[in-house]
Amino acid sequence: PTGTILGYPRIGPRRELKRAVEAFWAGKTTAEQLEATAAGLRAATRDRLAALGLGKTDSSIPESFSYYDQMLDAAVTVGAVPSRFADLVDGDGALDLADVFTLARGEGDRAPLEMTKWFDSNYHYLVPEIGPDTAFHLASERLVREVEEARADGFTTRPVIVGPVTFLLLSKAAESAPEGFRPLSKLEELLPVYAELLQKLAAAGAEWVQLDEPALVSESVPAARGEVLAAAQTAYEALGGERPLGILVAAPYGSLDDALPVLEAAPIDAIALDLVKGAVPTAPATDKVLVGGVIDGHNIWRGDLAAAFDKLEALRLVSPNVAVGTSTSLFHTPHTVADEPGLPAQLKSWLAFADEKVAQVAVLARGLRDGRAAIQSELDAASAALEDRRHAPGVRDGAVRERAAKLDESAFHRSPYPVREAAQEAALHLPALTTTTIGSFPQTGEIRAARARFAKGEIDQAAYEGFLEQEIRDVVELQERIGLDVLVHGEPERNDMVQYFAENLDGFAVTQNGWVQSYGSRATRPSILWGDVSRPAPITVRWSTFTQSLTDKPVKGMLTGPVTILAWSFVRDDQPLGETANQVALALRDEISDLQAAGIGIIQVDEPALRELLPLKTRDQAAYLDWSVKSFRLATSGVKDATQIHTHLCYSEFGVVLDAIDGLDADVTSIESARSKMEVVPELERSHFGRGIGPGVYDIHSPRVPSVDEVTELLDIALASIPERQVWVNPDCGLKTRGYAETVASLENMLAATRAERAKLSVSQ
Ligand code: THG
Ligand code: ZN
Repeated sequence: PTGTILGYPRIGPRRELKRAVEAFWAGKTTAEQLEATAAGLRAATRDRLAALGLGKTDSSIPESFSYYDQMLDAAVTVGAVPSRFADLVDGDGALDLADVFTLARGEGDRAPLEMTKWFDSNYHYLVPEIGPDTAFHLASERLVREVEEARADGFTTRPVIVGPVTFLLLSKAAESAPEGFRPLSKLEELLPVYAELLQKLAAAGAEWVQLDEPALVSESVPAARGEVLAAAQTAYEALGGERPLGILVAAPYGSLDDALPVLEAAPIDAIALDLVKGAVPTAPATDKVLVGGVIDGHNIWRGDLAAAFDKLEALRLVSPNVAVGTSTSLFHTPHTVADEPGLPAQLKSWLAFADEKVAQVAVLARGLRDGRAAIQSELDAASAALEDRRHAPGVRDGAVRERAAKLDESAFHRSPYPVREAAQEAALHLPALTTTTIGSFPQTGEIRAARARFAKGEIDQAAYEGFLEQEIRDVVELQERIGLDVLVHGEPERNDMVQYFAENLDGFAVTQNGWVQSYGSRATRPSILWGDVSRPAPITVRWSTFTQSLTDKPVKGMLTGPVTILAWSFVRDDQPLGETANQVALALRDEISDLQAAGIGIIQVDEPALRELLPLKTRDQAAYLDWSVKSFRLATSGVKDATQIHTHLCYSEFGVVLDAIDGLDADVTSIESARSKMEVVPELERSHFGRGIGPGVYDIHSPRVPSVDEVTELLDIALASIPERQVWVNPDCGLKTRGYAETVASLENMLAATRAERAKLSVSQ
């Protein structure tokens, strides 16, 4: 093949898979019906990819479907089922479809596989659990059946599976494993299963297989680089030895660096390189097929096609066998720009979603075959679109740029914390162990229905806002009844926290059908940040002041921080991220200043994605942490000493970013910590974290109501290491995904535990 993609969205143009899977979970359809829908989606995908110019029978079309997640698929394929699910495995060692979903979603008190971020994307995968006694065997032939299904339809496709090294490096040790056990130690036991799978794929008619090895580009894996390289060498010497079909090893999300010579030396046939994140290699010379990943699988820009072709020509200096590909699977992009009638035509002409990127690959493949002249008009059209984008109104806004250029150091600094602390104490008079919530309250069906009616024009603005005000009154009354100290409005007006700000800032566009899988059946519609960012009018002030008018308790204003807005959007690729972040920060700075002027004395700026955007390569991390921290400080440093700035961060593993969290200089930081039993607390103590901290005292990710004793236990852990005047009491994260019954019961227990702790503290003083 001369042109290919590493993978394609699996959810369907209108999220057909989500609906089919959720209907099956709800018991409304049978496994056979779900399988038929999935087969239909796969068939439609193959037809579409062929129509867009990928070869029908030359293995250009990847077989990259998944019902839920590719890591789960790999685990199920090699029989790595955690022991708590062992009873689901049938006589021949396999799981049926319903049981595969049970691993993903849990059942009763059997916890699901843990979920974590997939490289530097917004996708979340399920973490397989491997122990010394995990007995690998070929337990699922779903991929083989898909190859047969394609063959029956006249296609020879290329099955895709996570490679053995990445599979083990991203797995975690089973709970029962001895201290220090590492899944990678099982590599030699795993390889025969992959070898057997390759045999069966070949027997089914596959001529190529794609093994995804993104762990080879990452330095954020739990192994020394030397071990990673040795594992790659072991794996591909073994699998390549008597290979029954062509092996393509794909390395998306970064450059292979010193892993490239290792793969080059291995008996495999092709290597897919990410030439968007990594540079074109100049060595070693090879006659292996090099798939130049020059089309960005991770963003939605049409981009510079001529520059992409230049890279392919440079790659030809290394190998005579060059093909064109995407840098990553396209499952990070929505299906098609053609399904976005609401986007301005000019913006659309700058965009390429999955289908448009496939068409770009096809053009470049033709260029590789027939020479540059044959595709000159397509290259010129892409260049013209790029030129149009460069000069279009809104892409560069003189006022925004002038303001950013004039910033000096003082815009990034507040008074020293002790000065602020004293001013805030005098202004706010908060009790010891101040209680609050992270910001959102349950998004009920009623709220979603009202929003949908408003969007369809069935109710007018006044009626919708009246509904939201009533919702806020209820939430305030509830918080007062429970006895919380710092109140929130509950965010009923927001669907997605990033989309809400994107809709209200200039420089962003939002899509209608631009869904991208986040995990399992869940998806988001990332906004498109295409131009210079500014705030045409105040956004949240109206809701915060309304809320404050209902209560004498302080109401916390709620904003999303610049890093998270960037992380969860598709961002422009024509300037450094730090510059874009500062534009968003300035818009937020104005919002914060307006909130303060309207009498809001506490303002939270959430950065749940701070850890998420951390680069995979150690060498890139310092620069990232520098601009990300600065943008937060730019947003939050324009306030009086007495105004208390909060932030909230999700997900554990704070270690790497602890200095950055300190650098944010927020007065109060709330973090997720309940699931890890306050693991972060000793780290905070060691780093002498000196400001307010709210380590979440219960886990909101499950509907379980924590007992007063459980909350007390976590509070005791916090109070044992952190001075009491610094400790805040709050749940782990926003309450948006929870129901009211468990929310009320949990918060009541949180308050009961807090009152008891306060009584103990005042006795001991
Ligand atoms: N917002 C945005 N991006 C995110 C998150 C977010 N990325 C990371 C993390 N949070 C992902 N978590 C989720 C959690 C729930 C859902 C999606 C991502 C979800 N989505 C609905 C669904 O698929 O049915 C659709 C929601 C909608 O209507 O917009 O439940 O919080 N931007
Ligand atoms: Zn959170």
